[in-house]
Amino acid sequence: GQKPEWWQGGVIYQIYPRSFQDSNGDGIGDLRGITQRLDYVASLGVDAIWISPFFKSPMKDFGYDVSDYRDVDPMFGTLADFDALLDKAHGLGLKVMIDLVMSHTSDQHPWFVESRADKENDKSDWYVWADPKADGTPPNNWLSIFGGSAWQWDSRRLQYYLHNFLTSQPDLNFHCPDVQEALLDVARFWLDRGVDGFRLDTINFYFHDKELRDNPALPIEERNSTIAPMVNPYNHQYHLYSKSQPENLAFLERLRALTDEYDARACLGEVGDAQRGLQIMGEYTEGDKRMHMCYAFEFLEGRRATASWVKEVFDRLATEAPDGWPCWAFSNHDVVRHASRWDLPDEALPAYVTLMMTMRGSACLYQGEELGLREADVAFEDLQDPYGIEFWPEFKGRDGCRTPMVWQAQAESAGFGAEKPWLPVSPDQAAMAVDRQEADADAILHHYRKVIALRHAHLALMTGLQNDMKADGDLLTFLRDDGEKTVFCAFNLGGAAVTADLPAGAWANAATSLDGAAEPEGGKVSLGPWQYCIAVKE
Ligand code: TEU
Ligand code: CA
Repeated sequence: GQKPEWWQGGVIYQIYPRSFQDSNGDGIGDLRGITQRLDYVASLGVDAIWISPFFKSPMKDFGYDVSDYRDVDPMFGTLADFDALLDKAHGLGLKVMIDLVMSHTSDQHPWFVESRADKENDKSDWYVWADPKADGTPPNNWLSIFGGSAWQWDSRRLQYYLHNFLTSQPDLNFHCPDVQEALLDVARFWLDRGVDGFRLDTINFYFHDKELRDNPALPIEERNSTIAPMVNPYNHQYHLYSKSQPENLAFLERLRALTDEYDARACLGEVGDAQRGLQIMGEYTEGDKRMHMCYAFEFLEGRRATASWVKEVFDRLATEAPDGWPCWAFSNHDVVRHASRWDLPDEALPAYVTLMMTMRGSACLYQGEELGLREADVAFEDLQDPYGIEFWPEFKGRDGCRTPMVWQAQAESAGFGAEKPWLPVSPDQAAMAVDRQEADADAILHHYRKVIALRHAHLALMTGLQNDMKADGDLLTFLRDDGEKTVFCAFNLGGAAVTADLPAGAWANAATSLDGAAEPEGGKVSLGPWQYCIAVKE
């Protein structure tokens, strides 16, 4: 087989910079801290890191509200610190992806400060401004994900501006050509600096319907989003006009063309659309002219990745986006850690990362999942996330997956580096710190290393086709095939023993390095609770 590009089937380790490693004791993780820990990240065997935003920001949404795209927030360090991080990462063979938040800026960004000043300035249409209805109410019924109307009244311009997220995150107007140019320049700035790619925040929110038509209500039977809480009115609306607009395709093509001027770079677009997600992933990744990959939400939901759900997702992918390139994740900085979200017993965690490492697509791992971390309990008094504060207690927000990374079980703040971190270190997590697991051959950390290595050892697992997926109760089986080698994968995603039949032929256990991998025997393999079998055809 042909050697794939680094991102094809690549494993990307997501770092949330506020919570990874604090190098100067101010309670907030920073770029120097990340650099100090890159040896550890490289030791996992991943291909790349994705660092959540570290740009200048008032931190209303912890960096997803950018006030200067071309500088590092002093809290996180300097551009020189970033260059040092990049050098060190490259020296270790790690690609570096940065998180560009182009759909909106902070309300403190000079572009917005200028835009809101009056209706005549050069940047007056850089954001989405609209007059009120005759009765003074907002221009339409669009809602903000973080609560309330998506429109905020501005008493200077006597107009409303659009914000899909916080009121302090005004939406840029992509219908304005200058906005597109300015954002492409931002991408160029970082490509020139040497980054290997972008995780692009909320790419399907770039454009809105110019006519500002009302969104329809979501039919009752489709109100089943388990990603975001149903206490949030946003999840009762079908966002037909406020996102995923057709004009987006042309802009993604411009972004891709720019990226293609550089060698071996990749774009990972985040598509948040509960109704049309997979189909949009297809449109955005097929034909190699828009995104390289799209970040998929199917396994970030409250619904567990059961055998039948995994099969349904891949079946839908086969019809809705046959040539699409998904990038899967079970956990990230926005959702409850999967061990807790799916209420998994510890014994289930190895099976899940093994599944992730054998499914077709690329994969993102979220810092701390390699330790088997569960969601931390964060008391209301300690909450930082505005989304959690808005919808407490029905929805507790995103702080429980953002508590500091645990490095040393016995050290102050578990080795994170400050007496008082911005979110409290979870004592349960401290007991599972990296140093403890390094010293314990049975710890899940070692399983992560071994299974990441297993994926890289078989091209079929990196980029091969995925065939014959079957779900039968808790048993999930499929084949990966690169034309030269066939790999059989079977998972027992439940607590009772099952038996799987292997396809005809002679099969050998390919996962001998993984503790607990089942051995095929006589055309069958018996799988205990949460056991799996990875076998190659001889
Ligand atoms: O998230 C986009 C998104 O759709 C999320 O808001 C998601 O629905 C929610 O967080 C689920 O709990 C991205 C970033 O990942 C997120 O951290 C930012 O807050 C958001 O964009 C705005 O930039
Ligand atoms: Ca710091």
